[in-house]
Amino acid sequence: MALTAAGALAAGMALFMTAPAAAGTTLGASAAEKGRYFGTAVAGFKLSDSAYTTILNREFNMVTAENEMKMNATEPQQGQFSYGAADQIVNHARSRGMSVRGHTLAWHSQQPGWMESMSGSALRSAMLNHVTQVATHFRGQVVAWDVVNEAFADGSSGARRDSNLQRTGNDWIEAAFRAARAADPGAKLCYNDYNTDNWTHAKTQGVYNMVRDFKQRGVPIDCVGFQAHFNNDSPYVSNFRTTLSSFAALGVDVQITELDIQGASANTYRSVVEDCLAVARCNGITVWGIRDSDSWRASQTPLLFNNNGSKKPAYDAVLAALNNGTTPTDPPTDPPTDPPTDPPTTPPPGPGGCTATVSVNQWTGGFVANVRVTAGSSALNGWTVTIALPSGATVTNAWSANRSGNTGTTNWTNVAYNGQVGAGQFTEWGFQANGTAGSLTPTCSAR
Ligand code: 9MR
Repeated sequence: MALTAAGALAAGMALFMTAPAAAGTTLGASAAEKGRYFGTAVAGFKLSDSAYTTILNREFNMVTAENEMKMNATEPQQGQFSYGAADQIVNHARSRGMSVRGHTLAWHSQQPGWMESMSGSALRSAMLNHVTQVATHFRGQVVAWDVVNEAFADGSSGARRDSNLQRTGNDWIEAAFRAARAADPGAKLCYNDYNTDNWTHAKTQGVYNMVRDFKQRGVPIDCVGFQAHFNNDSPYVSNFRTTLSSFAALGVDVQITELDIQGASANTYRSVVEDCLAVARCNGITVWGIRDSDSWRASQTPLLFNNNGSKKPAYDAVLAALNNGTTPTDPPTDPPTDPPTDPPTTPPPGPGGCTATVSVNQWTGGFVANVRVTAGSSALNGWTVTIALPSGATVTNAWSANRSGNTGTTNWTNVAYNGQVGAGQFTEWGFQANGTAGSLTPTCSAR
């Protein structure tokens, strides 16, 4: 009885107490309060620099080895593995309660010399052996792996990048993911790339289509890393949030993996953090170095700490954004059924209308339709697409749209996270059906 009464009293007091929630005072603690991590790239040779480790140990709860887990570092001679430098970083991190992202198992760059000169099935075997050996060595010690890094081309093609690995066959990426899963079933397996932040860019769409295909075919992919190296040639764009939420809607976690921003604008850093907090499956942010002098682009002063280790305005902006951020309401289910939170403001519908186009992948007895909704001259704040299905066609499954009707005239509306489409921009959704598609002619109207 006494215990019950005390409990009731405590509960009652909690109702009336107005003490603010404790705001975190470090990046890692504040991110953790939002169910996220905040990480940094670490260069192993700097672990003897106490100014460096003081900040590292105080601020961060996730670590990525900047170079020490790459192929040239871990397998300098074929079949001879070298883990000393990587183990040092892993041990430093894990002994202090930090987690580790593995970077990276397969990449066209920073290959050891012996691998650079290989091709064909010998290279494919060597790559898969590397993935297996390295993922096995670190099994249980890394929470996520960048299994494949930077496999898509820049520019307007949206295609794979040419490389010796790509020339072993287009399935090299899924083969790497399968080998990684077999070697370390507990690690989240990520695809990681740069210049994939802008939702309208062909490269972003190319990666998106690959991830969607992997999810549909059961290739073991759990997450997508967005490097987010922002600079004057490749600036931050506000549709980054759309990119994150669109990938998340495929049923993968998304992570910001190598963040740096030329000039370290506090506003831009704040926006990136807010974008991640707005997407339930964005579960962490990693900056690519601690002090500006640690950056691979030191002259751009892109990081959160000055060369002398003092906090920059961007640091304060990030910390404040982490502390003020709201916890998203959509549950991180797989695949997600609820959308990420709406942006805070809701613009009125514009007069520009929309268009819808469809591409169909038909096989005997069924098809997948991918539908693209493109906003006209003004932004959309909701859309409806109508598609008349031929007789015998029945919808069995759909993604990123709500539907009414499975046969005949079907109506499709946006879900919460893809109703807002910027002028001239597009969003994509789709469905699977039995039967024959014939020529589908979708119509689109703005709401
Ligand atoms: O920061 C890394 C730098 O020290 C290396 O010299 C460089 C070699 O390619 O790689 C840098 O890290 C890259 C990361 O592994 C992948 N995304 C781009 C990063 C910056 O180049």
